[in-house]
Amino acid sequence: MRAPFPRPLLIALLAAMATTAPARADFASCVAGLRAQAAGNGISGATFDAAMKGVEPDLKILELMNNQPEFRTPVWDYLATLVDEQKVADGRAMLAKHAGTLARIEQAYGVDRHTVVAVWGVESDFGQIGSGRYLPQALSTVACLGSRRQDFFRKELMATLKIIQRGDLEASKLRGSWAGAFGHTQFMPTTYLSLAVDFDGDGRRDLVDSIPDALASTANYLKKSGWITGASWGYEVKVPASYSGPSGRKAKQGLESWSARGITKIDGSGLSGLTAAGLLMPAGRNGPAFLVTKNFDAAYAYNAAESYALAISVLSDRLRGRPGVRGKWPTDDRGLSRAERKELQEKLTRRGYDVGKPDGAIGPLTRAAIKDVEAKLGMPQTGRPGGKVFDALN
Ligand SMILES: [Ca+2]
Repeated sequence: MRAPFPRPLLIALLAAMATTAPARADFASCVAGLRAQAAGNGISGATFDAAMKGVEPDLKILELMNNQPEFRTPVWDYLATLVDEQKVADGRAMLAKHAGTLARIEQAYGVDRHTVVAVWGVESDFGQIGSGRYLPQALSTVACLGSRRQDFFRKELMATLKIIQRGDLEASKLRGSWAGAFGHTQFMPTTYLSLAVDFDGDGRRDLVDSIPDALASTANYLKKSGWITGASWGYEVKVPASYSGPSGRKAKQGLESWSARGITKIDGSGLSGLTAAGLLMPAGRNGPAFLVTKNFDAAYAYNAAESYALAISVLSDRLRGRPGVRGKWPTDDRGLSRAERKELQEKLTRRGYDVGKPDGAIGPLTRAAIKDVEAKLGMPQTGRPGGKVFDALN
């Protein structure tokens, strides 16, 4: 669960700030204001001072906020990376390793293990959360010096301090994204306060070091988002070429209505097994289509993006041993798995480009190298890591 990225952002502010004295003075006075706000929220001065001790604004974060990629990642790239063979294999290993915990979670929350593990895999690659940023520093930086959504980040900072004060987690454990998401399932601090649960019974809600707490909290989140126990998220369907009826996740109808419009399961058989469902066509009329239920909406609630909910849904199916997406995406330039992205970086390195350490994460250096290669190959310069560039290099 990531905070919706605050963008456009900051350009004027960054230029004006140039990091130095005025910014620091503004930050110090803002922190004093935060301390007063914290006191009003029942957070003791001692808790505040300990958490904020030595905290300076992290100007790198403002840069990151400012450099959100402008292009939208195509849904096929998103799925190729998030639901690759490695993720499926790792997810199956986690299902086996944590079978007992997952069975108890199914009992307690009515959310199936495949969906819970899929969220875990997509959110943090099963706990590969790394060190991350110290949340009080990250959140005070954006709450004080960000140009938008300061109130949003102030609330997240207050929630972070409450978590510390309650003793659920030590301050030093609270590390995550610059926007505040942390732990195995990337909860925001406010979400943590309202929805995290202690499932291993040690009296603390620990989404950083307790896998039972983290996975049960995810199940609780999905349950609170309207999850229907035993129901499917939906499935892929075939839509007639002439179709011109309603579409969209929210426009739910009974299956007889979709059947009457000529829609079938992807294998051509009749629709069955779902109650109300919406017709989702994430890449338009010429791409794969899906009938999606309220359980798809519950996954959507986790991160407010259809491509995200589809990644969770398709990964959960793969973990059940079902096929992934069978329809063709409307592109001749396929998305790459993480292993292929890493291999692409190795190919670029061999050609003399500096893309940093090949790790499969596509940053500005890799994008710049891809653009350069595309120019040399006479292709449009997109900077996108796709199959065409991959295949063109050796
Ligand atoms: Ca616990």
